[in-house]
Amino acid sequence: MTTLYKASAGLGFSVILAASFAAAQPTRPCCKSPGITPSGPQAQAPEFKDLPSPGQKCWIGEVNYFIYGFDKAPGMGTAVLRVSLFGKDGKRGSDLDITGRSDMPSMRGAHDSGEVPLKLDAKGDYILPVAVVMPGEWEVRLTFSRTRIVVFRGRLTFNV
Ligand SMILES: [Cu+2]
Repeated sequence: MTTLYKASAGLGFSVILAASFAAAQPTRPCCKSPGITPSGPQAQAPEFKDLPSPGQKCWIGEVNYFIYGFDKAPGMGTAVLRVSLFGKDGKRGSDLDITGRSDMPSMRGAHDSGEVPLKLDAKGDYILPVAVVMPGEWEVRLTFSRTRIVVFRGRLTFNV
């Protein structure tokens, strides 16, 4: 009986403590939470690292690397970008989410594809079809994330 009384009294105390603690915290918008990349007009433009050439290892920190390439030399029409993800041990990985955004840097916004998620194919490669509608320099910005937290941003360019 005594034990039960203490337990319930303790519980009551911690509920009050939790309530006063919550009240003391200033209310913050959810996007200011640590680790979450802000989005919307107040967000700073994120930096995209220039990637090495197709076929080269691109390291994401020290844990993963990826290799990208096109199925064939990009021309007018749909260019298929292929990204192969690996762990540092060289084993294939598929535990990151990748989005791609294509455009022409010389006329930014004119052909903006928006953020498009890359899809895993049967081989375990991430695939992004890029609609090339004009000759000139094209850019693809790749964003890699793990459980919605961005871990890497890189950009590649190619000429048509
Ligand atoms: Cu154009």
